[in-house]
Amino acid sequence: MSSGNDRTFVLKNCTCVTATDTFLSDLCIRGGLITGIGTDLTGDDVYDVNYRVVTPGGVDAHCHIEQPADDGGRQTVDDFPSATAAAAHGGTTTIIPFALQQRGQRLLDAIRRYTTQVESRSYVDYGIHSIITDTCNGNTVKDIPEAIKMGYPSFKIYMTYDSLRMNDYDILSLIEVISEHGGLAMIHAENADCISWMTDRLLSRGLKAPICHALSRPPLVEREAAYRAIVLSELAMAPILLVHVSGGKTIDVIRDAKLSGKPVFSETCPQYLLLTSADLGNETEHNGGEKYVCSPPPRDKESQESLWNAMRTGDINIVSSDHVAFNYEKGDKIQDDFSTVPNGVPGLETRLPLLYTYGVQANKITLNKFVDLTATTPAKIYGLYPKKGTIAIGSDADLVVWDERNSVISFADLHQKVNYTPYEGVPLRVWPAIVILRGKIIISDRSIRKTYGGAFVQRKGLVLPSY
Ligand code: DUC
Ligand code: ZN
Ligand code: ZN
Repeated sequence: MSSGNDRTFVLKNCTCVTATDTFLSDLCIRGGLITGIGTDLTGDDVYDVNYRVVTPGGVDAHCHIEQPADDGGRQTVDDFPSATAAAAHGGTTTIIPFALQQRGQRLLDAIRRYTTQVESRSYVDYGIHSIITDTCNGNTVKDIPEAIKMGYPSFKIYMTYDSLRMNDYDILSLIEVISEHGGLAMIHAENADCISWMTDRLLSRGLKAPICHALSRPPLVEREAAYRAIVLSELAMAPILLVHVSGGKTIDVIRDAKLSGKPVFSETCPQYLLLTSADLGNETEHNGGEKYVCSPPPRDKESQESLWNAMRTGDINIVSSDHVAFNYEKGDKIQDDFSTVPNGVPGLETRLPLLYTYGVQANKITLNKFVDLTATTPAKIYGLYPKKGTIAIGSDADLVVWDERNSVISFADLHQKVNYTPYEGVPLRVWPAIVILRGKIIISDRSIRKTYGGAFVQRKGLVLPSY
């Protein structure tokens, strides 16, 4: 069932959950928008969800799709069709992947090329961030205002990886221009030289196992870079968002910045809430530890708890997947030594069910907070709100109807192209039963409507949270 443009579609008896409210209601949808919220609504097509929980469609603001990744120059294996099918099945109706600027390439060329590459190949709506890797002799700061005007207002900057990193001088110049034109810089904060030094030490002792990836990037490597990024943000008077914060004392640094009124925002991901460095194995064994190699690496139980707490207090603002798909096979994830394992884990499809099960149902966060972290605040921060990220009259009818039922995550049931999940065998207690994109049911009974109905969303009007 779906709402054609002129037909009204009523979703009856919903337990609607937004970032701030929970209420019983019917939802009327017309022309892809929510046009009515109330009781006893009628329409051309009616679907009774029997008081199940209905949330706004998820907004995953950090995923890498069809992207050459890390220093190895490998390409991620999920393409737009597979990654967006996975997103849809997991309840995410809007994603924001990255257009990577290759060194020597004009930023606007990278953005235009990626936009063309992904067009008409998406099951869900999408915006596009870019990754800045080159100042291009002053051309990048000229391209940034134009990119923002074109609806691409967010830019990731790396402090690590030789092929991606920018130095502090360049970061200052970039974030100043981004801020002046109303955009937002996303910072990957890890100290590159510390990582190289630690990596060389480990390798010189013959230590090669996947756990050494975590040993080469201890928490202080993230903490130092996060603190430095905050200093750069203060100096340039520019807001920043620290991506994929892994926990520990980095959160203290973020909290201090927020308490002193600095425009510093932050993101974490399910891998930092649910995995630990123990998943990477020990110093002498591989044992599949490569499956969990991401940067920063998963930490320990204490870090997990401090992240859950930071989500409750607002020190962590959003939860994204940081989906990166490399196959678990020789030459891809499986390498002779940890330093050449491509970084990143897949997670587009499992982000929301995991956070719902291990956050909401484990009483670590409320259902409203879940919506806030996974849909509303990402939509606000990245210029999609109120079109996306909420249940309100005039908003896109992007909705998820949730089923409470027990299942176990298995790679075989997922829709991504990559050949493993780091959450194999993990129990879940919820799964999206129905997913609606702009009024059309795109997922029901675990099957997808086979049309690339996703559209590019030009973003503007970033709403940064109070800090
Ligand atoms: N940074 C990311 O954002 N994703 C995967 C790997 C990395 O280092
Ligand atoms: Zn990163
Ligand atoms: Zn990433």
